[in-house]
Amino acid sequence: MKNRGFNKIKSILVCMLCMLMWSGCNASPGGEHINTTADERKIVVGFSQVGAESDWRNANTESMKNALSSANGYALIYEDGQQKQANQIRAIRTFIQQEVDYIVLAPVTENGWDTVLQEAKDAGIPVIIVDRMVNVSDDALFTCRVGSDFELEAKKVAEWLNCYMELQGISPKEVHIVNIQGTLGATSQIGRTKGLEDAAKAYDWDLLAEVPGDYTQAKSREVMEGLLKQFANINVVYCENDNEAFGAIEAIEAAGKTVGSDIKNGEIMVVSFDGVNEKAVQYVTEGKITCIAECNPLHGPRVQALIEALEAGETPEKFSYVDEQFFSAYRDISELKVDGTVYPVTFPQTEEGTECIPEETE
Ligand code: GYE
Repeated sequence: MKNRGFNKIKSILVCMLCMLMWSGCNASPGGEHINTTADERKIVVGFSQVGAESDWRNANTESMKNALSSANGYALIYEDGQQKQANQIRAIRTFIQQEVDYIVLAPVTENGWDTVLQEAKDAGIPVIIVDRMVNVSDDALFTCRVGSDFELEAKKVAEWLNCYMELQGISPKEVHIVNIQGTLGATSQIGRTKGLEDAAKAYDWDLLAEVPGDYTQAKSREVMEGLLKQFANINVVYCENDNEAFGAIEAIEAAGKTVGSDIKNGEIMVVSFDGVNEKAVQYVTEGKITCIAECNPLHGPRVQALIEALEAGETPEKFSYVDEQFFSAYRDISELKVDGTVYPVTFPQTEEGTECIPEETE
């Protein structure tokens, strides 16, 4: 934190200088008053974002920009890492040179952050991790993290699949799954893959293949085309985000097959994560995507609250997690029990627009 105080003093001096410079001419040529005091001190935040790979990411970027806006007292320096850690590391080094007040990092993958985060720490700049995690030798290298519990999301999907197969009388050996993974090494991929693999082992499902789809529609379509040629018996496609689900659905339909939950009659079930995109939720209503574990991207106000707490000299929780829903149009499963906690299943809105609250079952 050592440079922080210095930065503040510097900002105050700059403010005073500005005020002196403007003191004799505080009206613009049009006679409009120029406000030189209140606006001067903004909290400068450098935000290194992963990229723009998905609808989730775009919603996240928008949320961050809205919360850390000039109107809210922030000067936001936004850097798009274009999916490359090297770009993100370069951005963080630039933020350090710019002597920003806070660095917010949405890391593309978990490993390899120790050195640059140590540099930020040495410069006294607090680092807030948002969304995916960093895997560092010492947690003191970042101030706090806000994001989702990705493995919990996966456990919900796995539990839903388990309930469904039981209700339909489909034996575990008949469950032939392919996993289109997210960006390899990203926390969301690691958690979602682990949740599926553990369940496949526990329930004895046939997990045919796991292939990265980079969280994009185009890559997923390509991957799914290959998988359909390789395996004739796929009946569940586990997509680690909705954009991948769109790509997989395109490939399935282009191959002349039908997506849906009636796998006994040859449909291919698609399950997914996020629930951000309207089309994805619409697909749940139509049964094209059978279920979605929600992943909430609206971290902007959460990061803003963390910064405000730090500004007030408070110590926020090191890790904060977001509550998330689970969507499916299949009415016979209204809740899911995961690790002793019961989570309701949210049914999408009916055509009349009335929300269908799942009935409590014991
Ligand atoms: O699910 C996916 C995005 O890390 C939670 O990244 C995020 C994931 C999200 O590209 O759509």
